[in-house]
Amino acid sequence: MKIDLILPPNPILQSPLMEAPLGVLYLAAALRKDGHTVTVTDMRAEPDLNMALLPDHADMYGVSATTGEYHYAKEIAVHLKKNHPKSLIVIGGPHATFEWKSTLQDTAFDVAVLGEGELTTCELASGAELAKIKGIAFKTGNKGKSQEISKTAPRPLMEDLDSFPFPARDILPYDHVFTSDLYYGARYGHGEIATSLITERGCPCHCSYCANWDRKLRFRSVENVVDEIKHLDEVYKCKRFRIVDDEWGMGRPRSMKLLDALQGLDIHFRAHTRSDVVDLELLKAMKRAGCDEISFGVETADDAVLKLVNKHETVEQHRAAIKMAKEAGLRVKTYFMVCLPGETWETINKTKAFIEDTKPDKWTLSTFIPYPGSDIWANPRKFGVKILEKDFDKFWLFHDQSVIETNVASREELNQHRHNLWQFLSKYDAARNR
Ligand code: B12
Ligand code: SF4
Repeated sequence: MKIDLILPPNPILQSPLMEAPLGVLYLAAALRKDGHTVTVTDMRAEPDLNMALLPDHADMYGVSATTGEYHYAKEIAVHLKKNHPKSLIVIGGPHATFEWKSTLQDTAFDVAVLGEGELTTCELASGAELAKIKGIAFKTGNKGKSQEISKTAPRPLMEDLDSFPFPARDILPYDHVFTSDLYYGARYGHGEIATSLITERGCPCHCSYCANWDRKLRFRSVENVVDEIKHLDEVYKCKRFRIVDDEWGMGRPRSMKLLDALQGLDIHFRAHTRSDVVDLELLKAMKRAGCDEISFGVETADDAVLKLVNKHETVEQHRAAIKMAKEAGLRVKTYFMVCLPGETWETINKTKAFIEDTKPDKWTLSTFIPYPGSDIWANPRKFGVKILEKDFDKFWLFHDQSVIETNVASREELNQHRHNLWQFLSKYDAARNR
C-alpha cells in the first residue's frame, strides 16, 4: 500500500523544524517494515496549508495533530476527501485520541487512531476489517446525518518497545530531522547538529493540566537505546540529542544503567524531568554521561497551586532539584506556567521571588491551556475554572491570551499576570546577559 503521513503547519513555534517529529517517524518505520511505501508530507515550516506538497496519490493518508493543529487537520481532510475519494483518510495523535467522537463527527476523516499508533496503523494498512482493529474509532453506515461512529476495544500498549524499528529519520530531508536549533535552542544561539530521541514512553503521574494518554511507564532496553545512538553517529554524524521522554529518569536502576552505558559514547544531551525524580547521585551520573542541561517543570512557586493541579511536588523540591543540578555542573532550565487555577498576584510574586532566588539558566513561560485529555478540561469546576473559549485555533501554550477565568482571577487579570511575569523574566535575562 502507498501511505502518506502528514504533519500540519506549526506557526506558533519559533523554529518549527527544531524537533524531529518522532511519532510520525516511528509510524513510518513500522509501516515500511511491513512492506508499505511511505512518504511524509512535512508542512511544519510552511506559513499556511500547502496542499501542493501532498503526493498525487496514496491509498491511505494519515494526518498527525495536536489540539492546536486540529483546524489544519480538518481542512486537509476536506481537501483529501474531495481529491482522493477512494483513499482511506486517517487522523492520529493527541487530539483525535481524546476527542475521537467530535473529530469524526466534525470532519471528513474516515478513521481516528487512538493512542499508540504503530500496530494499529499497520493493521489498518493491511486492509483488516475496521471493526476488528483495536484502538480505532470509525464512521459506519451511510454518509450524511445517519452516519454513526463506532469505537473498537482499546489497543494494549506495546510492552516490548525494542520491537519497534528506529524512527525513519531518512524519510525527510536531513535538516527537518537534524537541526542546529535543538541543541541550546534557537533563543540561546544555534548549536551543533542534534536530533530528538525517546528512551522510555509514558508517565504514571496525573497532573491536572497534562493531556497524556499514556500512563504506563515502559522502557526501551539500554542496548536498544545505545544501538540507536551509535547508528545516528555512524550514519548522520549526530552526537547531540534532546531526550523527549515525558519525564526522563523515572525508572531509577535502568536510568543509572543507561547513563553508565552512555559514558563511553562521547555524546551530549539534554533532558527534562520532575524535581522529585532527581538526586545528586543521578544528576552527577547524568553529567558524566554527557548531559549538559536538565529542565524541570516548576510551573509555579506556590504550594497551594501545585497541590490544586495535582503536581505532587512542592516548591522546596523544585528549589532543591535546581540547587543539586547546578552542583552537579548542569545548566538548568525551568518551565513555568501562568494563568493556572488558583493563581493570584500573590502567587505570581512568589514565582518571581523563586526565580530571583534559584537563578535558573534558562526558562520557558507557557500560558495554561485546558487541553482535551486533561482533568481540568474534563472537570473545570473542580478547579474553580470556567473555560471561556473552546476555539482550538487558540489552544497553544505560548498564546498570550488566557482562554479561562477562575474563581480567584478574571481573564483580564490572568492576562495581566502573564504580561507581568513575561516582563519580569525578560528583565531577568537582560540583567544576566549584561
Ligand atoms: C516532544 C514534544 C514536543 C516537541 C515535538 C513535538 C512532536 N510532534 O514530536 C515540541 C517541543 C515541538 C512540542 C511542541 C508542542 N507540544 Co508537545 N509534546 C512533546 C511530547 C513530550 C513527546 C512527543 C513524542 O515524541 N511522543 C512520542 C511519540 C511516539 O508519540 P506521539 O507523538 O504521540 O505519536 C504516537 C501516537 O500519537 C500516534 N500518532 C501520532 N500521529 C499520528 C498520525 C497518524 C495518522 C496515526 C495513525 C497515528 C499517529 O502514533 C505515534 C506512535 O505511537 C508530548 C507528550 C507525549 N507523551 O507524547 C507533548 C505533547 C504532544 N505536546 C503537547 C502540546 C500541547 C504541545 C504544544 C501545542 C505546546 C505549545 N507550544 O503550544 C506545542 C505544539 C506542537 C504541535 N506541533 O502542535 C501536548 C498535546 C496535547 C493536545 N491535546 O494536543 C502533549 C501531549 C503534552 C501533554 N501531555 O499535554 N512538543
Ligand atoms: S506533566 Fe509530566 S509529570 Fe505530570 S502527568 Fe504530564 S508527563 Fe507526567
